Amino acid sequence: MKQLVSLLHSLIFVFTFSAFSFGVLAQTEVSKLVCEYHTNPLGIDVLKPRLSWQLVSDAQNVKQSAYEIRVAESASDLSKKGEQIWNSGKVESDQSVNVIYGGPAPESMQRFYWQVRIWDNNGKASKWSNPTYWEMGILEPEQWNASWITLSNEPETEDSKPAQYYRSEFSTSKNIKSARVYVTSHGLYELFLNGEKVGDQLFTPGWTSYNKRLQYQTYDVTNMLQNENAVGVVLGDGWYRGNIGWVSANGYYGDTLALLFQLKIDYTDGSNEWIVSDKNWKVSNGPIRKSDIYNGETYDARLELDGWTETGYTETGWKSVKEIDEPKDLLVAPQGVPVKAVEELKPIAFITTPKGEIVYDMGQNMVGWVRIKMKGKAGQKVQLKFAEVLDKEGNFYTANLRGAECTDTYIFAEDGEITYEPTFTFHGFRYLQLIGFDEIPSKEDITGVVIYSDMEPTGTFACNDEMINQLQHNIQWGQKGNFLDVPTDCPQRDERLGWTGDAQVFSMTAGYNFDVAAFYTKWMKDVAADQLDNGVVPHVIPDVLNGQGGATGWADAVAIIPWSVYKIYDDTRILEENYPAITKWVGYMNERAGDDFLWTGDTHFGDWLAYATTQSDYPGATTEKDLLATAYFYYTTTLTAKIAAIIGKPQDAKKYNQLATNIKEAFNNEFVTPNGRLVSHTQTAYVIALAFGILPESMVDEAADYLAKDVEKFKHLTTGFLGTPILCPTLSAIGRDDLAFMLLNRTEYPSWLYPVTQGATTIWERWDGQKPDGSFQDVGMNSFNHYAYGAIGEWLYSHVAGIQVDENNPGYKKFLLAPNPGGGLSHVKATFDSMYGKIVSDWEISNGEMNYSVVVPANTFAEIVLPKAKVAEITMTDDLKSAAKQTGTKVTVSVGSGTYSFGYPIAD
Ligand code: RAM
Repeated sequence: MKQLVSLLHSLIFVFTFSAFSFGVLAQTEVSKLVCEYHTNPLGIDVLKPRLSWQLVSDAQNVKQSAYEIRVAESASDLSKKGEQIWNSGKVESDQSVNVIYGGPAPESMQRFYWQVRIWDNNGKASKWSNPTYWEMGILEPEQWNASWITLSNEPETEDSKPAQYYRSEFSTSKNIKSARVYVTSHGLYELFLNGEKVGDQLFTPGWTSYNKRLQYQTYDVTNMLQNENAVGVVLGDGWYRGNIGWVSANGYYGDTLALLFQLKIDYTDGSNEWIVSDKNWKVSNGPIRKSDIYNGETYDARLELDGWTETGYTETGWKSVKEIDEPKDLLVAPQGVPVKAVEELKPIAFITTPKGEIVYDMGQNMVGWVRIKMKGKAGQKVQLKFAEVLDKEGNFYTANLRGAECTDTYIFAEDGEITYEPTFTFHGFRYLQLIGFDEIPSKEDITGVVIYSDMEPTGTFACNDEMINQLQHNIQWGQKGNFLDVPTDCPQRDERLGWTGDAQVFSMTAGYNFDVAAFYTKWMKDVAADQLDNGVVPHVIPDVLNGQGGATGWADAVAIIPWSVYKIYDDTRILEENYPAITKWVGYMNERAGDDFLWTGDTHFGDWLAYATTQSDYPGATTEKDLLATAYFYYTTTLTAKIAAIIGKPQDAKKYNQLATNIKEAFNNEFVTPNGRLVSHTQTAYVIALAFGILPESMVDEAADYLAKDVEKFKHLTTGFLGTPILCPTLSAIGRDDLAFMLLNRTEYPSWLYPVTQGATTIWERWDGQKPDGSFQDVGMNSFNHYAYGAIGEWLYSHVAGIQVDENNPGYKKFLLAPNPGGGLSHVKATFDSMYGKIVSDWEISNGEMNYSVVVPANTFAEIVLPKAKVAEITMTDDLKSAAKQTGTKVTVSVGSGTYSFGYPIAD
């Protein structure tokens, strides 16, 4: 008996011990607190900011059952009940993403510390998280005490004018508690305090629709101040005054650079002081003689202003500034992602071209500039030129840059060695050419500075096929190169504009690769700001083409991008905020379509850059624009109905659903034969009709058949900007993974891998940007860094790897893990850092055995769909097995958070 008792005891011990080690009772931690998608943001103007956090636990099935948020003016006040600004109390809720701050309205410049604790599904409370904060910016235009200042009597006539250097000195006498700079400009600024650059942001104040919204930045300069201080700001042309677009290419927003600067110093004795830009500041020109985004920078070191950002500088030749009356009521705090120098590259080769050009190969088509250590003599002028590709003879090729000079020029002040990098320009390039050098720098002397909006990387996709891995690399580098404060089409030629069509087709892929929530939130504000009164959304945002817009598949970005952000981040606010713009756009389409609900006759880009040939019997895959326009009219209307329902407008939802039904009927009468054939018998027409769900149920099979037959006939894609992103997803959806993988694996033109065979390191604008014989596509439009066709990335993550968002449970609260082996791949691993934490999907097939491992973050659920499986043959825990469902050849298992593995013999 005694023995039995002791056995029981030890069993109980083993049970509790293992329960512990499996984490059932382990404590869940709370981490990764963000406010408005940023960690400790400074200077925001969102009055009801949203707070998100992650639960960290290795245990399975961890959920949040309640949370408590507390907010105070200092970290130490957080735990003092009486000192708290807001305490949510214990809220029974599993929400851990985008919880709205519910405390009193914030004041300008007020700082809020916050922390959170949660209760898990066992009712166990976590510890309080570490405190983090957000700080408000300037909320009222009247709180701009500073004056806009500019160079008086500007004597500038040329296109690219010299940069302007502004300075002022001030002293402080008391102990400083904290100090903040609030600053913006017309043109780009770089700010210095006491000889040091303030912050690490580039291309500030960023690019917005300047005449409607101008961002200012906030910097914490508490530790940069001394008793005697000097502030210096240099202004360059940038998007404001430089060349941009082609309508009025130079000075689209204005021809006068200007600065608005204010510094608030809080002293420990409770007093404060403002240092502001005013008529007492001084201004001069200096070494930057020209700075232009397209054309490059000219730097004359003989004109350097030694020590101009430090105290004690003698302002010889400096002029007084002029105060000007420029608006302050359009100033906004940034919501996006600052541009920074994020990576550095070294050249992989030094080349002397057949023409004798001195060229360096950076090994990667990148965006930014080079920092170069170089030797020269006083007065010597050297030039740096940039190109994406070499021509077929191996010479430096710049014809595809069109009018963009992309040249940095440096003039030496004295004999010797210096290090130079430009300030207010960027180039899209893989090759660097040096001109006018006596002594050739070594590869070591050259560094490629890679700049982009410093988004957090969130996704990885890797497989056993190196060409597909290179494709994934190219997609990610296409994104890095074109996410420079706004999503641009290309980063190199005289364009670099926020083309809406490119942005919308790529938005889901973008959201796998990087955290784009804040980036798109900011850009969508510009979309709404630049929308015309009649609802037309301009082709490019910020609009520098005088309002040209309203093209199908382009303007629809107004609805599609908020919808993507909603799905990825469970962000209903972006839907609410953009709803007026979305409905205005639908209203415009409705008006253009008229009573018959067919949108015909207007000018569109259509399935831009679709497959074209010179064969007399087949000119190419042209999809009728009226068909595309009516289909997009339908699709955006269906999204609008969904959005209306989500944001609590059921009447609107009904109205847009009815409209969608009318368009659907009209579409089918006009563009579809009774046998399911579309009037444009192209891959794009079929994928659009199928993916948008515009065909009646009875015709889906026929249309799917036509699509499959077309792909079988050509054995390649024929799609352009609108069809390509949904081609593989649609083939998969109609059960033709074989064809989707055939297209993916194809290496001849036209295909995703053809550029890879040509050594591409980014996505090309054209399927045949460079032909097998080394010749090029039309110079008028041949970018080698254009992310649009990279939209295949979404299918790689969601279908091949199987990490799939569920629009009914947005933000990956509940998602699918549904891998689809195919195309001869044997191993695929993808990861995605969702708002809840890291998701992993990792499958491998070897010797007919499928092994699948997944990670499901805490506070989420996944439905795992195992392909070509039989419940009985799967190795998994008994409880999962008993709940597993067999549907055809698929087995579905629903799980909560944790790490799981499955193994089974996979049928062929
Ligand atoms: C070109 C670019 C851009 C595209 C427009 C329609 O300027 O290819 O990507 O969106 O045309």
